[in-house]
Amino acid sequence: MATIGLGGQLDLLDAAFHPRNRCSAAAQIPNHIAFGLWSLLGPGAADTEEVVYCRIAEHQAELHCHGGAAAVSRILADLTSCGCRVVSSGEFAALVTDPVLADVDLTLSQAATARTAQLLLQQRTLFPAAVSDLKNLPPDERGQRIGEMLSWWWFGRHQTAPWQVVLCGEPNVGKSTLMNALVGYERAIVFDQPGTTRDVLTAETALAGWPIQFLDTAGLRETDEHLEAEGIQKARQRVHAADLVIIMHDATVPQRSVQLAREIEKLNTRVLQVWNKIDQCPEAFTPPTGHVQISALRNLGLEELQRAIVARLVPRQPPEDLPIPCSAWQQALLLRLSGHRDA
Ligand SMILES: Nc1nc2c(ncn2[C@@H]2O[C@H](COP(=O)(O)OP(=O)(O)OP(=O)(O)O)[C@@H](O)[C@H]2O)c(=O)[nH]1
Ligand SMILES: [Mg+2]
Repeated sequence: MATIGLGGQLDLLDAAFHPRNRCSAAAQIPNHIAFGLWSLLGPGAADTEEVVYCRIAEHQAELHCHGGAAAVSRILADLTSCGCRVVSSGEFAALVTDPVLADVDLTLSQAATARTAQLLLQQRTLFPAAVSDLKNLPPDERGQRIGEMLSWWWFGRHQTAPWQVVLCGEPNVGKSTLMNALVGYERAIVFDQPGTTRDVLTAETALAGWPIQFLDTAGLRETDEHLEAEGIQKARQRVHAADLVIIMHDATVPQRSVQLAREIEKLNTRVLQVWNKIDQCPEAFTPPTGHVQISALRNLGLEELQRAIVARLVPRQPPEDLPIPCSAWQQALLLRLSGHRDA
């Protein structure tokens, strides 16, 4: 099924919509379903499409038709020739509702997972009400309240855009094997020679219901002073911008990669250090405190690693009744309301 929102002069539809009750589209009883046929050539034409129409407000209605791309584009083309203007769902919402609700709805439609959809649904009630309340608060109190809401922006933006977790480390430590294990399919090529991954590969999944994008990078070699490797520039940029960097080490050669970890931490301090290939260690391997040990190949320690990733990315959640910004537009609105110069 596809739903086409309609706003404005609804009787324009009479040229193509032929309801069984023979009533004009503009005069249909609100919130009653009207079944009918769709064709610019009349109800007896060979090209009719079955549609369901529902008027939901004085000048607003919904048209439900078959969800295939061909049916939708045909109806949109017919609407255009009836004199309607086709707009994006975001623009439509802004035209028929208030802009705050429109943006909250648009954000909800972009929810990345069921868990984030639930949170965005709660925000659909909380955020617009908070914005109207803010306008009536004295400046000090308003500033404080906005500050609290904005402090959740990093969390809020990830309700639609996944958290980015970069996998990096020396060549051949098992980064691609780990990415494949975490996303559950063979996204990256694994090979027993160093230098297999040349570019940045991405794959998306959800951990504990949160959307996460993993980025597998080319192996970085350590030198005395600087990181130096093929694809280094790209890897560096991704490390810098990441929400979390997983620095992978090979537990069978633990003396290596310490300097590399230090270099990476200079680019981004949000790191989690992981020791791979523990299945190959002849004796029990003890990683430094706070580090995680795994075998990506044998599926050992991966649940603990997933828990550690989630704990780093989402250490806290906002109180259930707190309105928070979940889109760049909402963030900018709050900055504007607080009198911030850049907004
Ligand atoms: N024994 C063992 N081997 C592993 C483990 N994880 C990966 N390997 C092997 O290590 C080799 C390199 O794995 P990759 O995943 O390609 O390593 P990489 O870090 O992506 O390598 P580059 O892309 O070259 O930087 C492959 O032969 C893997 O099968 C593990 O947990 N245990
Ligand atoms: Mg690789």
